Amino acid sequence: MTKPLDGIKIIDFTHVQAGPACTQLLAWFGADVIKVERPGSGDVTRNQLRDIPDADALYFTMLNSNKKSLTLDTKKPEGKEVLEKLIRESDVLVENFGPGALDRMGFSWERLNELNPKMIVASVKGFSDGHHYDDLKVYENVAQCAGGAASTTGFWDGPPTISAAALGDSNTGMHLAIGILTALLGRDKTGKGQKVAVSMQDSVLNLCRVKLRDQQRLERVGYLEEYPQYPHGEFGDVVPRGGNAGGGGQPGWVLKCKGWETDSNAYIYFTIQGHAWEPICKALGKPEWIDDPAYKTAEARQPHIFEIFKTIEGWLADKTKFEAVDILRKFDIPCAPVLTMKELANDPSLRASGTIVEVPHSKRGSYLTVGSPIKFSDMKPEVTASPLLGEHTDEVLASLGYSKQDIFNLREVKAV
Ligand code: CAO
Repeated sequence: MTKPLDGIKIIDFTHVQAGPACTQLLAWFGADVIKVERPGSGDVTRNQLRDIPDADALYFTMLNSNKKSLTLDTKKPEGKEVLEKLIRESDVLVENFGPGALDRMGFSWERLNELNPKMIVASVKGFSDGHHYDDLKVYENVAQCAGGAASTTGFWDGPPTISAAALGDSNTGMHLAIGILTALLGRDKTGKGQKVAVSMQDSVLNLCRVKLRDQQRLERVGYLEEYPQYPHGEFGDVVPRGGNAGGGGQPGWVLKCKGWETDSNAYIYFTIQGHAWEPICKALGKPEWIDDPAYKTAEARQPHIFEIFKTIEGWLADKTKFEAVDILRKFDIPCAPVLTMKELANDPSLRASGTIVEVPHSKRGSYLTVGSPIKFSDMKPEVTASPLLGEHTDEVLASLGYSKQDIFNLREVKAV
């Protein structure tokens, strides 16, 4: 099956999560992604949190599927020469080294653009160029703090909190993928490559857009009516942490279901969508609430929203999270069970849709990963195993015109 990105060659100079998540996505969609790794060690995640001795860790295999691996010491002249050849015939170079590392290696944007003016050079950094923190190295949680997610996540009486979702890493990789595809379309028009840069701070902030909305509302009116602090608590001059409150105009909360005493995930998320008040009352067996002035409008409900949630928890007490959702869905109430990783891994719908996939791997046996969350009518992205370190070195070097003897010589100087 031909794929939309067939024929697009990508030098994948990425490591850890943010960059690899981007190039993996592009590889699923058909790009020829060649991961350039340091001989002997490779991407640090190959060794991180290993669950099987001597086999690539899941951290690596789940972010590097569908790629080739070329080992190359790009600090040695022989390695630089190979990289230059690759640059001349590639469409995109993606990197997420620490600030200045590519320049120190001798591959500044100017040099790359000189080697191949049509090539797109895509970078992830912690902070954007020119930012007063642009010299900092950044990991996921650092970015969540710098991008506004941590100060607005968690409970008001607890510390700033990190989300388990990779808002700093994979999210930034997704932003970068959009940037690369945009630059590729742009190149079709202009014939020129360009530099595409995404910072982790900016990508987190982009997802915290509604919190910046709330900051401005707070400054104007002094309160935020959908937050648990309203109307009984105090508001300061910054957006507070709102616990599990809904982020839009629809109040919601995580509510206990049958078995919560022993199962820490026996909960559902329940949303009180304004116009769904009548079906909610019917579902809960509380028809008297429908026209009661203390409950009828969102404004009337808000002062005692937690008393309403308590009543709903009473209704949930003899229902499992799945039974509860099965009832509530009939009333068109936006809700979901709080699902564990175990439940997601075994979810037949996610298996059928290709969102959870089992991938055979020569060293590990098969492992589970998250497949493409983007579905197409004319293409089903297939997930293939991540490469072993240097698995495709000979193949890539041969494609660049190196003879068997050249390849042997490169190995002798340990440039590959
Ligand atoms: N051959 C020779 N040298 C290589 C090489 C290769 N194939 N690949 C990488 N290197 C070298 C680089 O040139 C660099 O060397 P110098 O620092 O001497 O110039 C070094 O390896 C890599 O440096 P680094 O700063 O990228 O790595 P680190 O482990 O110290 O930092 C990280 C990791 C992630 C904090 C940093 O890369 C970073 O801030 N990246 C940008 C933000 C980012 O993407 N963070 C998300 C990571 S996912 O959580």
